[in-house]
Amino acid sequence: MPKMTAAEAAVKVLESEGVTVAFGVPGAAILPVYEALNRSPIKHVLVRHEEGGTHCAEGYTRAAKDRIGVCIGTSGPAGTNMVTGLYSAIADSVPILCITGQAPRAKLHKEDFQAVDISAIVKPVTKWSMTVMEAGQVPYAFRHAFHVMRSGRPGPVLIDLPLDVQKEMIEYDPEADFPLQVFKPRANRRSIEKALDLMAEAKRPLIISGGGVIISEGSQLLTELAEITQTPVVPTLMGWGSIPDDHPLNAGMVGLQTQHRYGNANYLRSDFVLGIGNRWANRMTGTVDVFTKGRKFVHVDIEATQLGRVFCPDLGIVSDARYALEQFVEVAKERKASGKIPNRTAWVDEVQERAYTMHRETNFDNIPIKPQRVFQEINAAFDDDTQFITAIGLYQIASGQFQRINKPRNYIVCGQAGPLGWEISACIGAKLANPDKEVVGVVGDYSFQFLLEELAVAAQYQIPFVMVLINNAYLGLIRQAERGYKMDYEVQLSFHNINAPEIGDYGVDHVKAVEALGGIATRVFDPKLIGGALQDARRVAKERRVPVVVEVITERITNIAMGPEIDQITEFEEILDRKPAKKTAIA
Ligand SMILES: Cc1ncc(C[n+]2csc(CCOP(=O)(O)OP(=O)(O)O)c2C)c(N)n1
Repeated sequence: MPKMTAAEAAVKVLESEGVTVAFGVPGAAILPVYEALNRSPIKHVLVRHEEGGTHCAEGYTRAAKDRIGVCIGTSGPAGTNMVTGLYSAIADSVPILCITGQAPRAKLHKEDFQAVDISAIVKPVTKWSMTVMEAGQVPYAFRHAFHVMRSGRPGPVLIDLPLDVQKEMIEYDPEADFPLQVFKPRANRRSIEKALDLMAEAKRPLIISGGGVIISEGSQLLTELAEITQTPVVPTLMGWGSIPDDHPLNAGMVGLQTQHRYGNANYLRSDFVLGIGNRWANRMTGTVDVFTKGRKFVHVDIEATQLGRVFCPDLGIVSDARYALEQFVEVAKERKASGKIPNRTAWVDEVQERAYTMHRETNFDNIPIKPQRVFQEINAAFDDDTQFITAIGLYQIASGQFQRINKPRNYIVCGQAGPLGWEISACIGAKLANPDKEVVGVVGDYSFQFLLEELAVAAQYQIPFVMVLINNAYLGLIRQAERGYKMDYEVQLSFHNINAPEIGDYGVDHVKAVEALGGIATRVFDPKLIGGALQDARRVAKERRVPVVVEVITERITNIAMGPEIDQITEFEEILDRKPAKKTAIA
């Protein structure tokens, strides 16, 4: 049998599992893994902060479909810096593999330098974590890691390798070791038939399509099911793109924050909901009673313990979303052939009319710029194949209300954890996963400042993307009027440094900061110039292969529509009520 170090065996497993890139920061306790990587085709990207490395890995996995992002760090603070990324990954069902070095086994209990029990620390934010104490276990622990990450509800794993374990010679034959079988449950046909029976009994049914539909590559089948049964679809924030926004059966997004006026209005009229691969996020449901009253629910989820977690559905089905959709489509086709699909014309017309008429104004000419206008310009500047990245803040909520997304995986949003600073790294990961795709980040000024140093990574490795930086110097989400707090006590970002003539002090000079890190940036004050600046940015990013930032100076205070319940959304800003079109069509 071939002999190699445990670190080399680990890298061989990474290769055979399809890993092409690892994001990392070296340190003394992980150097044997780095030495092994040196002899591997796996590319290493030296990030500037391990949290950035984890978000790169998230962006990579989410854009890549079946390849998994990897983040490497040394012992001690490297692992603790990864905790936020692991939390974000588990919350959004994203498999990433974190590998940490560790003090030698014999020193673990002696308060050794940078020795911390990282596999215990990350237990609540990983599907599985292990400090591998026997060198011979290392390749098999890595195999298990990929099996765990890919099976059931996907999620992250951490493997911690003591320094002496990494260096030990072991017997391992990479030619005779293969990826383990992945387990994904498949629904029973009888449950699918019952679900369709319930749908047929309803008068105004909806499908809610969650992130699981995108993860499982079920989007096309979802659209097919909607078309066969003539059932309108509400995508969740994580499921956005699973049915095109332009599709006539897209009923709009529902929720307290990232929602459409027509989405909530359509939902409130429904009497039946088939949720697939979604988790009833509280930013969607608000109070469960309000959300559930007067309607029946079927919930399909890959993870059995998700059923009944938020509320008890009338029917629960444990299944991978795509497997379930395959069966839904099969049974629905049979029923259609025998004339058993109810006529839904009146309901679909009603949904479409709302989708055409109930909007919010975006076409503002104000200076300082209103953020709604920025999204109107983003929609005009980029096509359906663009992959958008965004995280948290008022800009995420505005993005959810005003952007148009027409393809799965083209809206990569940090849905549950929402750590500020996510975007630059997620852009890097997504671009490396799909170098031919155009990647565009949408970010607020505070989030941009959180992990700003990661821009140097994109500059160094020539990873081009465009970043739209919406600068209100205000912590918009925190100070949103709806919250009802007075937040002027030491909670603001502006100081005398750069001065925008119409607005006054803005504080950080993002243009200089971006240039210092090797990117290119421009600043826009006038809404008429946003479109041109975005086109220039696209061209420059492509030609120069660097990150290009378009900083848009917006008004400080914008109150984006939101509310405590889906039937109590406050429209702080101007709404747009269109006259019904003769023949209804989706805008
Ligand atoms: C790591 C982390 N700390 C704190 C928060 C809480 N938080 C959410 S949004 C926000 C303000 C964001 O400001 P900015 O990025 O400028 O976007 P805006 O809300 O103004 O659009 C804060 C502090 C968070 N989400 N993540």
